[in-house]
Amino acid sequence: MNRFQILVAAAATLFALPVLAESAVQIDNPYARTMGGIGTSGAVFLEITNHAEADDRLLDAKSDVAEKVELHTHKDAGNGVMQMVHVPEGFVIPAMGTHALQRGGDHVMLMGLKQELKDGDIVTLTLVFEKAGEVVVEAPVDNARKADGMGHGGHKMKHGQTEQSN
Ligand SMILES: [Cu+2]
Repeated sequence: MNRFQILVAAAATLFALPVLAESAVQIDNPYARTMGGIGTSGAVFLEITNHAEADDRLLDAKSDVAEKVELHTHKDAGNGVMQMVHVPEGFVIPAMGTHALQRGGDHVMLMGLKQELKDGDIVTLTLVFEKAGEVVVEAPVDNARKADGMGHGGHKMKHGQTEQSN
């Protein structure tokens, strides 16, 4: 092969690479639940796996079930009191990694619910990623579900810090 033929062969190889078919982002174990006692807000939890070799970012979420949908996290406001805060910059989904939206942590907040979230209902949610684009998720409502891996007393109380022998 002369140099030109090598270049053509190299170019052909490049173009023969398979086009990335589906979204590089995979959603697992989605579920939604009512938050608080009065039933005007709710949250969606799920696991996001990024199969791409570059970080992605969850930028936004949309749903028709609520007036307003925001990405939230929990922050310790001091004294162990957990407060929810809006995270406008979203959540980084590491390359070839998983980021879980879970109870007591990052979540999709549904504010101003237009309908009651009853067990078995499906909440349709559109997640907006920086690179993967929009991904539609169907999250079943599961109000009875316990917090994953936290069980009771997920917020550990700080006993025993002032232990003294007497
Ligand atoms: Cu929230």
